[in-house]
Amino acid sequence: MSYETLIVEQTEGVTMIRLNRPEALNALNSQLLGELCAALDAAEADEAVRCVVLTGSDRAFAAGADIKEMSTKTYAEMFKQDFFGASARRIEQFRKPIIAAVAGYALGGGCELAMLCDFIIAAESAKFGQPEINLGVAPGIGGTQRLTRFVGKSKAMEMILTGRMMDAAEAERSGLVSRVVPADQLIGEAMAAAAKIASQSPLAVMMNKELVETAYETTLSTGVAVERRLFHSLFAFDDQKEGMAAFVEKRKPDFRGS
Ligand code: CO8
Repeated sequence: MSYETLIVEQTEGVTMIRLNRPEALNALNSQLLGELCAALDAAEADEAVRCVVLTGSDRAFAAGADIKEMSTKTYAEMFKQDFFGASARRIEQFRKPIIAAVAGYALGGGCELAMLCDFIIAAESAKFGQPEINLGVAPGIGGTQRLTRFVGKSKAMEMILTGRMMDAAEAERSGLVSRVVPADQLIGEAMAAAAKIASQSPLAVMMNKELVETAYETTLSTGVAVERRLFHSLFAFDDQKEGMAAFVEKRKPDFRGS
């Protein structure tokens, strides 16, 4: 499949999706989000794909929703089109791991898109922000909710009300990103993490992803109970037998996803 606003590369077990609207700092318009959903559908359907890396350019992961596309829309249009709601839900419901590899600006919808991924690896050049307040609006695909969960009320409130950007070091200190790497190592580090995930049991990976997500949706006691059930259920798969046998036999496991 060919895309106009994405570059999609396939390596063993990993799909790398690069947002590619350099003329607009990868601003998220309907075409780009439609293509991103199609690329995720393809990655979801392909059993050989075990992990996705989502990235942008050195200058911008994405500088937000496309302001030029949005600027003249009416409330009725936004509501009828469920503006970017379906795309956000598609990314939320993607069952395989997605790593955001962020260099440069991740602003507005760009910051929200990174937060929709399972974790964020940032280049030293990364800048995160929710500057929608400067445009007289608010974040629209989860920014007020997810940023607050990541960095706490005080910092989220300050960033969202003032539009201040956070650099990579502050993002790491605040728990927004898993780690910061030199810009020239960003893709290598993200692909290495993706390759490591791709070498695990895909069934265990999907269940572990669901379990961490459950921590955001439920109480501690319910989350722990769900975890115990899924932990027990993993013993139904050949991959559990293979993983534990390989440990005992001091060899590398060969996970088949069965
Ligand atoms: N939308 C459309 N075009 C953009 C955007 C954008 N968000 N950001 C940058 N561009 C364009 C510029 O218009 C410019 O194009 P042109 O050369 O044709 O004028 C080009 O990209 C380069 O940008 P700049 O010249 O401005 O580059 P600078 O290095 O001077 O500045 C900044 C970089 C600071 C990133 C600046 O471009 C900026 O402030 N951009 C807007 C950031 C912003 O406000 N983002 C929030 C948008 S609102 C939003 O995301 C709401 C989300 C709700 C739902 C989301 C669903 C996905």
